Amino acid sequence: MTATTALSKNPKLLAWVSEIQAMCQPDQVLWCDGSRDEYQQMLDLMVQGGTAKWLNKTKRPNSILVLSDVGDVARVEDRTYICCHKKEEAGPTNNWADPAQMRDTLRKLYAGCMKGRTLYVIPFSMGPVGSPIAHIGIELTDSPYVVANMHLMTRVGKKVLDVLGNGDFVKCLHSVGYPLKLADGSTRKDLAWPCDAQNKYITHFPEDREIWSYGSGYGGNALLGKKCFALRIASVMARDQGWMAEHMLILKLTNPQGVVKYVAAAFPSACGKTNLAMMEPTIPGWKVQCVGDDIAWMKFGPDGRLYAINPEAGFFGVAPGTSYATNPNAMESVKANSIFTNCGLTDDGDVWWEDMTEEEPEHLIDWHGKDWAPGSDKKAAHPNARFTAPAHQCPVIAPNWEDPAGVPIDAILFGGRRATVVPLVTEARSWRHGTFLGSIMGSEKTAAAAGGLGQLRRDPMAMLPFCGYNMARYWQHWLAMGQKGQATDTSWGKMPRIFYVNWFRKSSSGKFLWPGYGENSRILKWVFERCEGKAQAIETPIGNLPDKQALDLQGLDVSGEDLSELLRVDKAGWTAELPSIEQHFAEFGNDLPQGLRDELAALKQRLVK
Ligand code: OXD
Ligand code: MN
Repeated sequence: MTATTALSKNPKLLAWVSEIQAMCQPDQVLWCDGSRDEYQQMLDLMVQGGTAKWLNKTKRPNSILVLSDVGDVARVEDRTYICCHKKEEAGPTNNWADPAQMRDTLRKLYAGCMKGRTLYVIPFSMGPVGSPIAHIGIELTDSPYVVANMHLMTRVGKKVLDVLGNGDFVKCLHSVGYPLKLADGSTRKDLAWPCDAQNKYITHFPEDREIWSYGSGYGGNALLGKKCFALRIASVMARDQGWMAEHMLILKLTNPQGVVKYVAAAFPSACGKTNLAMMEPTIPGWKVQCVGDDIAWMKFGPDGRLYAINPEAGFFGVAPGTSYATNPNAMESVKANSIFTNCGLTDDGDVWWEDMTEEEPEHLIDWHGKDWAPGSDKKAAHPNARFTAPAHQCPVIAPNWEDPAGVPIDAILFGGRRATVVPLVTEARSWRHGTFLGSIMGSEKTAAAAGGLGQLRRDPMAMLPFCGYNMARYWQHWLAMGQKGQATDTSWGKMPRIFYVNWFRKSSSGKFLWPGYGENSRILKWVFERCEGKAQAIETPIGNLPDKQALDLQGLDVSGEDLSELLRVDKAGWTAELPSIEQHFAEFGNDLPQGLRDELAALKQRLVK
């Protein structure tokens, strides 16, 4: 249970808690011990306060539904700042702010912002407690919703403080920005979802390893272990300390003979990372198990290979579109002990979201709290509605997913939504070429998005919103890691092989050419066999591709014509794209690593041959 007395003697931690207490002026400070009772206490508190509703205990045991403020429903990239001394260090793709000025602005907002509330001290470990790849953070928050979610998404409590001792930690300060006592002495009632929707700040001070988040209670804005720490701050720590913090799932792939390979994969948000991480292969005898669905931290092991952990302990997944057809293992993961945010509430007390079932419920209460029926022009669930579930509830969680030593990564996949040009799978020629492919990856905008059909949003390594420093310097770090891992321009050394995949190729009539989901196991099999040096590949100007014979196509319902299109090297398409790659690189000026300039020049040359 939460404790009123400090659970740590760490002088830096005690001083920081006192400093924040003096600034935010909560009514009380409680330390989280990470116990099951404490988690239940938070759920009860939310239900009593009107923030949450219990779901039907037989249909969805020990689970709650929370509806947020309509102005607080997603990550806010335009309110997300990297505050470092030199603007160039943040680079052209981040919002930069001067650290002193930002602290000044925020101190004014934080002053008295927790009046009438409780300040919770959450000690958390990103990664298995005590793992040499893990790191510790402390989140100070005034939100029980955050405490409960952090219990599922990270490892929380006294055990973390024991490992921390007097060591260093990432300081994560969060407030919803809705004090219950105002400066003039008046009081106000709490809201179901308190926030300061007009004044959100998600700020990072990478030089001080510190995060200050204000005004939002939602997801990545408030659960500071996830995007803020595990990607933005950790990417800077990783650069400084010689490791990698990446927006990647990790899966364990076992062939029919029982041989295991580990694959990490980076895809931009909404490109199916959670689905791939928990996939049910369609090819007989192959097995996919999940180590993580969103973030990978990788450090060199004693054998010189990269070992990865999933720094998280749960899934914070997008609910709409998740179903027994698209991701049965995610559906099983959220059967109980889960938190649902901004989903619809059915008449029998369960949750529902768009495409969860083929048949829609006849009636429900939508995420606005209003009556909803099929045919309504409103969505039942917000498109960014989420589930939070403990990872151990996933039926295909790898038994060794919490191995403190991590798992050795054999292959890295990059991918995005590309209707044209990019083939189903391409193996990079080398680590440097793979880094190049990651640096130019992206997704095409759909007709619905501003900017026009086919226009590319480059999202290098799926890190565009998550890299805590200059993206070009981050690419340089990738190249440096390759050198450390003994990769040369023509060999992989001990580094994982890199592949560029595209499940989203379309025909001229707009039909997807590849069925995706479990059928992606056919590509994983080729990747596995390339890592073993077994499968065939054809060298092409854009990288190494399988021909049809190299892929396991037994039982696959795709025409020979469509397969040829999926594996076609579209020289004209790549040539037409060169100016856009040049433009993308030009944004980074002199920071662009020479290795990537060389790769672009080499691609150009190969395309004209
Ligand atoms: C996420 C994201 O929530 O990438 O994982 O937006
Ligand atoms: Mn993500």
